Amino acid sequence: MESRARCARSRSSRPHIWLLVLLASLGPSSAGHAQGYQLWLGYRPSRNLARMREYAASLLPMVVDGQSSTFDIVSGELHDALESLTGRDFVLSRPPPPKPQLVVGTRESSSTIRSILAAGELAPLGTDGFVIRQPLIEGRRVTIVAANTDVGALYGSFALLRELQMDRPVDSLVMTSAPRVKRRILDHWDNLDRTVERGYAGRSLWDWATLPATSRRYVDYARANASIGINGTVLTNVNANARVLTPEYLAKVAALANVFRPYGIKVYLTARFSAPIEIGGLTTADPLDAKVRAWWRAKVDEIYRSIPDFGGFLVKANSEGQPGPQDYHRSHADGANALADALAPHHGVVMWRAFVYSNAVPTDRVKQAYDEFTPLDGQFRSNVLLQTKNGPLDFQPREPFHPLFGAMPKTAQMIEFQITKEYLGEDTHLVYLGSLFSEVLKADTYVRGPGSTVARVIDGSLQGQTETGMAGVSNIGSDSNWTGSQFNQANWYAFGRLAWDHTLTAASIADEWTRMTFTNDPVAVRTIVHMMLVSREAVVNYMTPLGLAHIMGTTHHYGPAPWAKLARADWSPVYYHRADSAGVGFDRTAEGSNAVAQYAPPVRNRYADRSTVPDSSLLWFHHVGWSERLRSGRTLWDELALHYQAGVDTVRAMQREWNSIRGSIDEQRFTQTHDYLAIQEREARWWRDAVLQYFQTFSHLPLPAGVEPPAHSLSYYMAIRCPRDEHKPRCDGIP
Ligand code: GCW
Repeated sequence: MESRARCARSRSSRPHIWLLVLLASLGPSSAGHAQGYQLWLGYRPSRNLARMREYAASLLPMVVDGQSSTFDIVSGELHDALESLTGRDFVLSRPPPPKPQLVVGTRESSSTIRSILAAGELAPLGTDGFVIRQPLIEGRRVTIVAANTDVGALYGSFALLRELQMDRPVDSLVMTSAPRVKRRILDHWDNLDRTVERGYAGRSLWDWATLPATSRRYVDYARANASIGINGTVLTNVNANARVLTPEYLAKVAALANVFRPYGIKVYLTARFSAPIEIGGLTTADPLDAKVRAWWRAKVDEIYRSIPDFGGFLVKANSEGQPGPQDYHRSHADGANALADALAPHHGVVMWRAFVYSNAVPTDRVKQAYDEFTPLDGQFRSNVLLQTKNGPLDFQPREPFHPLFGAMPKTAQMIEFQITKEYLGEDTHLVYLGSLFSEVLKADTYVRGPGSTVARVIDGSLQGQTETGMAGVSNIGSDSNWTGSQFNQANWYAFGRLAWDHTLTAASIADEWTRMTFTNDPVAVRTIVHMMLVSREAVVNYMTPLGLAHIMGTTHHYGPAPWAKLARADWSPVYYHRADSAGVGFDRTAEGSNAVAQYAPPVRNRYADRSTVPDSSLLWFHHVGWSERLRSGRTLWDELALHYQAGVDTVRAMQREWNSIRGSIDEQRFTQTHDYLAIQEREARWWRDAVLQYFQTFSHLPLPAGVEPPAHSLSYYMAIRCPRDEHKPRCDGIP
């Protein structure tokens, strides 16, 4: 990665960049793969020499027909990638090659592109979309990558390179692509002391001590994000520190914004609601107070003076102890609008989180956000986006979709996914989240009849919102592999791809990522993709099958702790599973908390009725007797036990699959994953044994045939402790 970025920078002074093929050689340059630092951008040369020749013949020489720092990046990227993928060395030269095979640019920057594409053909693609075409020019088939903006051309170039990395033929490339949501954002939960809340990949990338001095790592971060279409980054934790809004820190933020800008990435910050008091010297942060409003206006003006394209604020208010408008008896809309009014003249936005918590313990925590926010529909300014977690609880291995989606037609709604696997085995467990993300996006809210998917709420096509966005809580840190494990990279990748186009399937994204990251060997690709696609259901099975939730350790969220009971009831696993001698599960029907009423009628009825609720959400909505028969004909107890066993068995199958591809990829990445799978298998058993033994104290039923007996007593599992907030939480004493 480093060499490429250096290359891009060294060219930045050239007015036009013409790349000419000079000589041929077949030298793979794969240094840096082994650690995983290259992510999916390693540009491994194909093993298929005919394919490499085809790429050289079809795409070289090439021209990046435009001048800007973004076009410099495009040139550097295409140059380095094509050198590796074609096996030909280029040098930069002027004048341009007379007959380029590949032309990249915009209508404005390139006369070739103007001559091929009418303005009307590009206009619908907006600022970020692109087309790839292969018209005949003077009898030659030429590949063009065209967009309305330089950044669109960058996205198009990465799309072309994706095709090549997948070893696909380039003789009939036609692509038209534009993102379905406007803001595709990573939320970093990074603190100013470089710790990362729920981060499992080392320290924060942002080195506040040395900023505004910048480093290569920032460029590489921007490049990776641009390659998957991510166009925004919230640098700081939602549990916010007002200091980031002081002049000293804003200078550091501006330095990052300068690095990210040519990659099309805007910087956003978290705004601590009490900042006017903490750093502004005011005595109140009441959003309707004139001095408070003036303070925010002045602060925002100050930010835009050094960061003219600043994206805006992300705010967590009145949740888990964070300050907010309710401290002043104002509504969330009052709070959001005060900031939105300050940002509006600069075209900035507020992303206001719907993840709220009342101070009093509620009858059902999952109902709070809906109850709090739906009455405010229509009260938010047009530059406010309500940012809602994918499910109503908290990033569990599986939750039903959040009932707020579709329930606020006059409000722009963003979805927040969690890429960092706080509740799904953190860094070590191999869990591909593409499946989770697309399951939620495809879920049908029925708010406007069938086909009212969450994705269509988010992209604005269902209810007509024009501000649209998707956020992912980042899993990125200072580790050499970026994300704590090789396979966690796939979750960053999948988030970006789905934010760009939610109609992509989890399987096709896994296939792309595998080919780009590891290999095009068909057997290895099939094997790895299969492992990825079964991995999400595996973690659901060995952690929280049949709609169970939040039965993990109460602070670290790592291992099982269904027995845990905290002073605060709604942070306690026992609050969520409600196991007793009769059965297990949270009754959210009309007889219980009636959370089910927050969904549109067809969904509500389906979930409320024991005969139609899917098994995967059964215990989320119903308290079910241990010996009651499920659809399978088995009792709940047997079904539960078999799901836990299936989770363990799937991890074992994943281990066998991984072992079968040894030799198809580099040994270093093979070994890390191999070793992590061993941890995952051990911990899947830990989950199965601990949870089943605990529930057995209520059910008093024997384990069904096919379920392995636990290795240790329940008290043994209960004694295991995991340290809180340690970089890599590990729990001693697991068998
Ligand atoms: O799930 C909880 C996490 C907190 C997090 C919070 C939130 C940033 O355990 O660490 O705080 O969600 O999303 O605000």
